[in-house]
Amino acid sequence: YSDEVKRAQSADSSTGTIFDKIISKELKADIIYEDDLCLAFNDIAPQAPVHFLVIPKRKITTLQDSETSDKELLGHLMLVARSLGTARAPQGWRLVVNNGVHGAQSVYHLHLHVLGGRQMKWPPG
Ligand code: DGP
Repeated sequence: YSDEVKRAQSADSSTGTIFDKIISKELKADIIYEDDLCLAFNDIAPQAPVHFLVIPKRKITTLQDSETSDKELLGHLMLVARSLGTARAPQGWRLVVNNGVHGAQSVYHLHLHVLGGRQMKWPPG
């Protein structure tokens, strides 16, 4: 397995995450967008020329744990991903949500990956 998958397999989903510190500005990140509900920042280990994350400020651990009442927030995250993705990668981009161990999720605070700036391949590994 890759390092990322190993990290995902050993991640602790019960505690706070590094993203809490990014939201509180305790930890510096390359923030590209912020509003009341969400934050977008460049991924520290980019897998494409454009690779940023969109996260809710209110913590949802995994997409699997989201609720019907999160509908508006989840829609908002997608619309922010759409606007930023289209501006930064006008030829197209990919939206990814890794969920749980088999989804190779390593940070247990919901995040949308937006990847672009090159031809993406399919299927993912
Ligand atoms: P996932 O495997 O879907 O849980 O992705 C977590 C992503 O978060 C991964 O692509 C690397 C990124 N990441 C982890 N820690 C940090 C950090 O401290 N700063 C930033 N900018 N990104 C981080």
